[in-house]
Amino acid sequence: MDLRQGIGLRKLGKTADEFQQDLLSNLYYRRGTTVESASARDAYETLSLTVRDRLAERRARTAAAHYASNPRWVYYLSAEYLLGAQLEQNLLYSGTGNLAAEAVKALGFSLEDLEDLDVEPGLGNGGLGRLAACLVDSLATRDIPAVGYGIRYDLGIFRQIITENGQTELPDDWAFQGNPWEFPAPDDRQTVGFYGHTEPVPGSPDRKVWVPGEIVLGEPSHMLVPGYGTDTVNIVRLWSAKASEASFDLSRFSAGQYAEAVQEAVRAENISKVLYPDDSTELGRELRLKQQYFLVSCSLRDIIRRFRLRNEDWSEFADKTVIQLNDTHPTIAIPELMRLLVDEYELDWSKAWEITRKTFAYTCHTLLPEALETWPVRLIEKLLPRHLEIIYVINMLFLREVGAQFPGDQDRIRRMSIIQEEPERRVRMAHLAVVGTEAVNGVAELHSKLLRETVLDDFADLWPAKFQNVTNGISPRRFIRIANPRLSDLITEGLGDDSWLRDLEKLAGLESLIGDASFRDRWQSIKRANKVALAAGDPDSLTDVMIKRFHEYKRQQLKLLHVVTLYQRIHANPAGDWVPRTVLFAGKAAPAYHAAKDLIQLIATVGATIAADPVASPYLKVVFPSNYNVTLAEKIIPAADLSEQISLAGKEASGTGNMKLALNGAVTIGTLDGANIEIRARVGEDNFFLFGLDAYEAAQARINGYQPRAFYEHDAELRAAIDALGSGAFGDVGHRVASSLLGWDEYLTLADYRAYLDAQAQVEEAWRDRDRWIRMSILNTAHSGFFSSDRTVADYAARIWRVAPVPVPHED
Ligand code: B1N
Repeated sequence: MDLRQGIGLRKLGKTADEFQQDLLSNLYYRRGTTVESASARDAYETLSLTVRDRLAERRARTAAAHYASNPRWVYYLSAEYLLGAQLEQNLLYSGTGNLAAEAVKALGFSLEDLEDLDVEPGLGNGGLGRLAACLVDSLATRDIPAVGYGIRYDLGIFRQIITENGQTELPDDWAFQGNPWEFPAPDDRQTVGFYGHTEPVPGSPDRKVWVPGEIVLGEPSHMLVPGYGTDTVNIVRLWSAKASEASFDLSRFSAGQYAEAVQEAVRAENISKVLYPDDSTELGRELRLKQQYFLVSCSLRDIIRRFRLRNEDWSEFADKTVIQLNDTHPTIAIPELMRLLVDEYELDWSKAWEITRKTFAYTCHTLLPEALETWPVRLIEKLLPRHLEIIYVINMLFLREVGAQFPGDQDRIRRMSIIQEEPERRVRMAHLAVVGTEAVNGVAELHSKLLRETVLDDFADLWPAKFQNVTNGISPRRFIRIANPRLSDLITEGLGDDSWLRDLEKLAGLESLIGDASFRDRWQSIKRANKVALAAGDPDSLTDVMIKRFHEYKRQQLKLLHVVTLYQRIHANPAGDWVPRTVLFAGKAAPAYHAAKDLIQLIATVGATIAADPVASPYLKVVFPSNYNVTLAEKIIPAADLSEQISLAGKEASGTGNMKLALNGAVTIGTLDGANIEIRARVGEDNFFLFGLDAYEAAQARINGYQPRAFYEHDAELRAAIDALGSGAFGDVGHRVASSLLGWDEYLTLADYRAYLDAQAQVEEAWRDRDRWIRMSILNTAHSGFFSSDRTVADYAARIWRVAPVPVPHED
């Protein structure tokens, strides 16, 4: 038996009997329990192992195929992954759903009960983390050899509870009951240094020796990432911080100072303790920088270890490796790779720099100035002294290049420097990321254009070819097949087969079914059934959803003003012919973001007032389910009629919830922002409710001295809505929101209010014509094929990574 070829695996059962036998074996031998005493949790864990085994077998064959072909690997570095619940996905991808349902039934459980025990690892904040999960799904689906690297936070994004007092946060101890999907790999542990000092190396001016002052271990574990409709199974490798033995102070222990003896060890393990729950402002905390370097240091050493399994020559490193930086969070990887190549592997600087630049690519996810990461020079100097020296050299050589291109342009040099001088010296991570990479991309057409024209304009002048766009995408498996099985079945029936799940542009074929009245009826009944299942409100009402992180730029406050105006209109004319609406908000606010938390509380309070009002409540209902996460998104999205994408134009880099909702047949009301523009271009202007300022008009309004009060004074309905919020009926929080809107209104809410209400009136007109609405809904789904993350990955593969698929020979 040749184990090195991955041959010799016993075939896992394909029949119901065999699957049951495997399940029983796992129950006895791995779970150590019996049929008679098996609890639901025993059944869940055992089923998970049984399914995982099937993927692990594919994983073994994938690794053999990848090893044999020695390809260019894609390494995705991301501080966040929102992978979603694993059981249902892995049943689907391994094709064992029916076998599993039968087998667990024989044990006395239902699959649905067990799925309820499947906790999602909430290792991310929002769109950026979920994008990472969709991309690794599509990388595997496209047979691209890839590893996703991340941090295994003990505590993921906080659990949120909504009451009339607003948001309360509770810790998310997601792996408290264990995680059956994870394989620990302690042998691949890495050592990470922090603090300390550097020493010169006599005779080698480029090199230094870094003597760290603290050592922490990084222990990896991995989760399997199967491709859909292929045998490829890639992995996401997550690092956990562990104290090294040296950090236990034995002398203190012997002296009876037990807590002090483990103090340093506790500090070390804090590195992967908790995900920072903020996705828009940088707090500049030392622990966050430690997390970033921890991820980078462990991952780069692992990448180099893997490179050296098959290769010796450093000149081939960049041909065999591309490392995608998911925003600037892992950007310290650029000086870290330089340090490894120059100090440890003794390459000369220019060779190392050539390799480094060819290896990395950078995706930027924002335009908000407060979200652009900068780190104080003195913090980097203390924590990573060698890296700061390397950054200085990179900067010096870079600014020399700028000076040669633009002689005498001191202002340009000041603007482009990796080091910001005023008011405090800081390292601009985005500049470092642009300088140290081969390609830079934004995440939607408008975003990439604005990056080139504004935030990174000087860099685009210098290196125009470096700047690209790769529009985001979403996994059709998770966001329609798993989330919306009813609609998926209808689509499969309509299109003749389910190949659309790997080739989403095929959805365009639905257009030809639009004339079929029975198809339209079924489409509508499915939407209704999904609303019944969600149980958020009357299934015949217009289900109007705004689901995303709370942030002022996303403008939940605009939606709230709309709700208040509807409420006031109903009161003014209780006998009117009102379109019943269920307005669903869901999303978390960063715990320290007071304005966003105020909005949550105000929405909850206004919602309760409406619910208690006999005049308005038959027509208007506001619901705010707690703890929005991937699992909840999968329930809400299939039930949505209307998708709220109302950010101030020029602020939302892309959005991906907009794509998920359109794919599930919700019609969008939105601004010309992020990927909304591309959605509208595809689904058609008639099937999208557009309103508001565009990005240029919005920027101009600010420059021209925007006065929110002028809008308040000239629009009686707007005035009434704001006055109601500020009246005292909703307490201090109402005052604060009203006065912030009137006083400054950073995101031009009042400027877009009237246009938004007009667009909402058009929504209601369309909704009253049921047939028209269903056609719009079908067309949204039919023309969302472009937004598959399979297309996103194909774009990255062709234009940025230059990698090709490595198929894994199929075995039955
Ligand atoms: O990334 C998503 C985009 O679709 C969204 O428009 C964008 O807002 C989101 C700091 C972020 N940008 N920046 C972050 C996350 C965590 C953090 O600590 C910033 N998230 C986005 C995917 O491209």
